Amino acid sequence: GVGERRAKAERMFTLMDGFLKNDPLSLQKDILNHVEYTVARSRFSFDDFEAYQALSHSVRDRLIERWHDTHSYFKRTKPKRLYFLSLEFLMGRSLSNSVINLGIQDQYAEALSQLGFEFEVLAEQEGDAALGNGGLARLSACQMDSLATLDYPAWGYGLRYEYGLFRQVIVDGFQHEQPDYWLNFGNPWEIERIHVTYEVKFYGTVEEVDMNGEKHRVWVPGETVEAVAYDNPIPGYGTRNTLNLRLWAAKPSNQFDLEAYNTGDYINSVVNRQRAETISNVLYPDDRNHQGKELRLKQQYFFVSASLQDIIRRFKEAHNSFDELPDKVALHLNDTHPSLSIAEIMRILVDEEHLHWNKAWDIACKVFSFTTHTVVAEGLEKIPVDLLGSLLPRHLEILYEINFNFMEELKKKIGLDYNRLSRMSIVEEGAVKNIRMANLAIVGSHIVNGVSKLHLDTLKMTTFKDFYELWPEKFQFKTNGVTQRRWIVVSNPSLCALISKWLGTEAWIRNADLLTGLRDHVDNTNFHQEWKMVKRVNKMRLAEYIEAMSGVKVSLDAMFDVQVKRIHEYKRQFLNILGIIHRYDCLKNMDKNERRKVVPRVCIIGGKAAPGYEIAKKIIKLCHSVAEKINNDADIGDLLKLVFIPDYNVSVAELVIPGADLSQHLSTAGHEASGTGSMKFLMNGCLLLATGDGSTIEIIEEIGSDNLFLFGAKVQEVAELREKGSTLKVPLQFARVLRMVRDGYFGYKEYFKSLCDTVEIGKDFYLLGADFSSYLEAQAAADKAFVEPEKWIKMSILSVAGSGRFSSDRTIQEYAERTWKIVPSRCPL
Ligand code: GL4
Repeated sequence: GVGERRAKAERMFTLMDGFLKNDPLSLQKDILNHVEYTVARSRFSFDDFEAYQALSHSVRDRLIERWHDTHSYFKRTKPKRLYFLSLEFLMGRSLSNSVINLGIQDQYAEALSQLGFEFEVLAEQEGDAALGNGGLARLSACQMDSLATLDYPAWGYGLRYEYGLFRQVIVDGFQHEQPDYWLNFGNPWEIERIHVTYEVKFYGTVEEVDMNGEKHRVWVPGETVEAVAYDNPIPGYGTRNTLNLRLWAAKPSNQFDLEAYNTGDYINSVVNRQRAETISNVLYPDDRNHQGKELRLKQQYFFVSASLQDIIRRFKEAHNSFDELPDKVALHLNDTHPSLSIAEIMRILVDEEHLHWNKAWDIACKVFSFTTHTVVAEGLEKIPVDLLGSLLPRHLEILYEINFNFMEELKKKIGLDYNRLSRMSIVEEGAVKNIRMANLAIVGSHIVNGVSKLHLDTLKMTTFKDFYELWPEKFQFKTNGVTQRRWIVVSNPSLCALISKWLGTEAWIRNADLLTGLRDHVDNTNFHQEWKMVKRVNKMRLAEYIEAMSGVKVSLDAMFDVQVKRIHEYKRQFLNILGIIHRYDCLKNMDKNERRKVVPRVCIIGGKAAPGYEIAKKIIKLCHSVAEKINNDADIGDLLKLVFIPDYNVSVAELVIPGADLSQHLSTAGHEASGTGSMKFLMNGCLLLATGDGSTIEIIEEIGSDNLFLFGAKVQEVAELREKGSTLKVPLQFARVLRMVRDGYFGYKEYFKSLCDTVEIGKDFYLLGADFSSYLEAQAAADKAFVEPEKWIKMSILSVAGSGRFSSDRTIQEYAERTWKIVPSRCPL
């Protein structure tokens, strides 16, 4: 039988000592084997890309080994598990990260060099996995790394989009979007599970049936598609634990339309089958508006249904009663995108498992937790009731019932305050009836999280005020973090080595709090010297990249000043550009003597605009037009350069961030829920020029306000400034630079008009004019600090020393202890 076979296999495996070996010779043998048998090239003749493929497969083998051990261990010990549900994961590249987390980087480097290859060169062959938009999606990736490293028993669930975030191509200064068919060259990091499939149903009707004298509502669906699992191993650092990120792809179901096959319309039914695959085809390229599109709703439900079937199946294999569910399973909703899970679990428990409604609801509320990544109410997802009712008729009934019960409970507590009742209702009444996904997520979760202290404070006072007053104990914040494995160890190996040398340990890679130890050396001139060299090397790498991308030669002595993130009005890239125009204008009016005192700058801007976001696209064009003027002005030379880095993504970030001296985080206070880019710059010893927004408030608590350049209106002042409207005072310099753009100084006069209109007095919602003077002062302070290298280096060291709190390890530990109630479960070696 099966048991006997298993025992035999175990005996043989032990006899053979079947584990993979990690000495350079064994690694070489494995790589050559993969060249020959996986890539099917001759082992004596293969190029860099083929070498990358073979190398990746040999790494993957090692990941799979650990993956198996981890999951058998979890299965055996049955800890409470966390399921992290997210429609976006920005993983970027996997090779270097995996090899470093496996702890066999040096062995691989040696193995490859003996074969005549260089690890770094092969690593460059890998494309990015860009299954997400921006901060929210990269945060999910960082958190998976921390979950694995801290040995938490967790799974990630997501969608395997065939087209990731579009590629940004710049033609004549304008953004064009190209599809990112990232699977074209194969993906060695995933394991296709052809046997792990579930049917996902859509449309149809609801019928009432009699079962043993009880009436039950039963969904009779109209369309079925199949979800196929693709597993992506996530190795922890310094542990054998390797987690799974399971991504679902849509495939036509075998039951798709047997009918059609029998009617003789063979060709059309085959063509129709293909429609199923479109569900998981493409990522929506907008990071804060997912408003009422049928395909988007289909994606969400497809994701929710497949994931919950998988989770419930695993639960039932190990446990007998759903009473145990809250003790064994935590389901985390990463933003509102997977909130349909709440209705789906009710449908499973009530319709399929025949639990009593109240009992099912009690279980659901204990199992779910929710994190919101948004600030403003307008950013919250809504789904038209008509759309939902036609796609998921039974779920709509369930949502109405959840809402009815909630409203009844609420009336008991607050009385007949109809305004408040209608604000809190899950169903929004109006010309178009909507389901408010955030209200659903709050009602159905036992904990609601913000992503920084300021973010939660803002939510309490504005967007979620009513809910906060009702359930103050539900609301928590977990300040975001990023993983130092990716953002120092992988992306900045020289800084990594320097930190380990001066701390005398590598332990900070698992415990970022130890970075504070760098403070002990902040006055050491030898340390300063080495610190400076590391930055110089990274600037050189970046300068080469800039020249290759844009043809612009930049001086390494200049201050590298970077703003990279999604292009958005609230992030105020326009403010940055207007500041650059001001700098240019000042330079033009200076004499030789004055110019000698100027700190040379290389201004670097990068980021994608959502394809339908016209103003954001104009900002990109303006950046190019201004760059063209400045970079070709012989009179200016190295004193000022402006470059736009196209197609900003995770791997470009890994190159840009370590090479930055100064980075800009300019969101109008109160608009950036957290911000995570700033944390990556901080870890890389880049100084911040920032508003008091999101997590910056907490960064100041760690490094002190003397070690960054703070500017702009404070959160408490923003509303008042807006109220001033057209009576608001705006500095002359602002009017002047804006006029230069308006008058066509940089060309495209007509095209830039609507962009200029957005910041005209009285219409300047994001307060560029109001913050301009303060912005210029902060820039001047940065210039002043830069010409005192001692001072600058100290600030830089203290930035890294204070960055430990912004490790996603800290965030995840807080979630584990305060929200998910899970404990580490370490697979033995
Ligand atoms: C975001 C926030 O805008 C950003 O401030 C935050 O750091 C990030 C992760 O919590 O989530 N929300 C959306 S939507 N996109 C983001 O990047």
